[in-house]
Amino acid sequence: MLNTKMMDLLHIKYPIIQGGMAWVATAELAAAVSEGGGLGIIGAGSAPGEVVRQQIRKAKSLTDKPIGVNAYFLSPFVEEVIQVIIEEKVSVITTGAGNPGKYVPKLKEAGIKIIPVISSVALARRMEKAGVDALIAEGMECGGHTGDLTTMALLPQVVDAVQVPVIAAGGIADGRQLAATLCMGAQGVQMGTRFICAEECIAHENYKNAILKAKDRGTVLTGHNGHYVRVLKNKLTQEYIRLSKEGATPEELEKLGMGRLRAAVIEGDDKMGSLMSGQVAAMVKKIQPAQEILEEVVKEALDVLKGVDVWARGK
Ligand code: TUI
Repeated sequence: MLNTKMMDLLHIKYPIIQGGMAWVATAELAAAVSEGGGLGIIGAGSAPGEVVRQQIRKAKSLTDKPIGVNAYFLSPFVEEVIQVIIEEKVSVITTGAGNPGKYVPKLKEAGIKIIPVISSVALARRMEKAGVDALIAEGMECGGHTGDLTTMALLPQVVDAVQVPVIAAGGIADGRQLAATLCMGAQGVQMGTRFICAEECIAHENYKNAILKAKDRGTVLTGHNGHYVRVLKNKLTQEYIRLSKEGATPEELEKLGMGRLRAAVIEGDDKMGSLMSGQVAAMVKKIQPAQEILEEVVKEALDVLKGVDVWARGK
């Protein structure tokens, strides 16, 4: 049996939460992950509050288990999304790309657990001071917006710096990786890329197939000025790199990226769409139900942890 404080905090059976991926993490995926024993998360992305409200209601119609919502702090609708999260009495909020500090009292009063994603020790300390319940330490192996430290380097430093439970993210797709993060002091993991290939995930089959076909070096970081985004290599990234080399301005590059995530996830544009994915894409071998993913990862972690001395000596 795996048992961690974070599982008690979130009332979940397995120490696995699902990444709050914009467009990808809809009510269907979130409900399937929660129903399967993890914590499913609806990714609000840049959607207006009312769209998020409908998603929350839909998820609740599909499961009685706790669900979460990820609020993306660069969204123009973040304020109303947080209001909706409070009104709809969601169990957990995870946050990305910003500091939820000023909303902590309101969220706490509503009984909502607050778990920000962070990518440095300084951010971890700042969020802990603001009174959050746990932290997600996200290494640069992750898909989408990334920091610059790897999970292997970041996670133990965050664990040492704070008292609240730490959840590992970035570079996790199987039980060996879950076990490794537990060994480094994590209370559980967040997985994104592997859940894109869940049966219940609404992402277009071209997106899922691009992940299934990916090789170890299949992703690339695009971006500038320390703002990086990890995506699968395709025609869009070739174009992006070509324009960067030719000295395109940040505005020109930003324009190239507009609407590309939606094009990839909803329309299945695998050439000019933004196929956000972590470095573990090549480890995702098949489309399977979310519950099966959760059970497989946990069983594998338990097997590895039982035989950890054998593994350490090299079989
Ligand atoms: O949020 C992410 N990754 C994401 S969000 C996203 S959505 C999107 N992207 C492009 C186009 C359309 C939609 C894709 N990937 N990761 C969580 C994360 N947050 N990692 C690091 C941070 C972070 C950064 C700065 C957290 C806090 C922070 O604080 C700065 C401050 O205000 O103090």
